[in-house]
Amino acid sequence: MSNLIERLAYCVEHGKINKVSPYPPGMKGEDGADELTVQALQEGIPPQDLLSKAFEVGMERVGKKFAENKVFVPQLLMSAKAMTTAMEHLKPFFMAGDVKRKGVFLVGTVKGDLHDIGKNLLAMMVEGNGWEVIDLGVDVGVDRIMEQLEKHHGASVGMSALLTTTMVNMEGAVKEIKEKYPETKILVGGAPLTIDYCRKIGADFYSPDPQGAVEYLNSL
Ligand code: B1M
Repeated sequence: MSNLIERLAYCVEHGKINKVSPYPPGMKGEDGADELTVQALQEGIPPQDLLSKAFEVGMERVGKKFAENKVFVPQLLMSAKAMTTAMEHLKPFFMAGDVKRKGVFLVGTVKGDLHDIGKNLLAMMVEGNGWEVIDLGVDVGVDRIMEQLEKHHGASVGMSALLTTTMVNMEGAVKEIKEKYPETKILVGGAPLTIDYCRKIGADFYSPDPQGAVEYLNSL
């Protein structure tokens, strides 16, 4: 059983999606995250274990390597694809409440900003670490965040910005969220952001990469 879980973690870490996926070359023709997840469920491995001991572990390993510049965006995307493919098989268990998530994470790119590659990476990493992610997309005004906070009390919020002209929109959003839901943890990130800016606008956490955000969320 543990061998299967470790193989699954390895597939997620290395982006081996399924049997036909050509990457990584050393695993050509071998089962990937897709087939191994089906096999694991057939063998009776609890879905919760697949999430916490295989998918989360695989995503955490690749996330750390990414933060250390040992792998790059394409590898992270392959891992995320392996994880989301495998996660499809767990959906019925999520719906039935058999698998518990760590919490809800609302994420979006700020008002006026259409860059979503970094935000998508963050969303996938957080989801792979056992969180329910509600991706609000791009050009997200504070109203849309407030609507979701209304529905998901206690959710954490992540805001991404890639433009110096749009990152300033975070300040008003943070203020409004904190006024109505002071307990909400707000994370900010994106290329022009800094820890000083995060502090200045009253956000709770800044990370230059998705792994830092994941570690912060997991620490909550
Ligand atoms: Co735009 N663009 N762009 N662009 N674009 C930049 C950002 C720019 C630096 C290019 C340049 O001039 N050298 C520049 C910004 C300058 C500035 O403000 N200082 C710029 C500009 C000016 C513009 C337009 C205004 C251009 C124009 O129309 N005149 C326009 C704006 C449109 C708008 O948003 N309203 C525009 C448009 C576009 C495209 C649509 C063509 C496209 C976006 C496609 C898409 O995202 N779907 C695009 C792209 C691709 C880029 C570059 C080339 C790449 C950005 C990217 O995806 N990087 C970029 C130049 C560059 O970076 N070389 C550029 C990869 C991505 C993985 O990194 O998003 O930083 P990043 O995410 C990282 C971290 O920051 C972190 O995790 C990720 C992985 O480490 N992270 C978080 C991100 N969010 C996080 C949140 C967290 C934690 C971590 O917690 C919440």
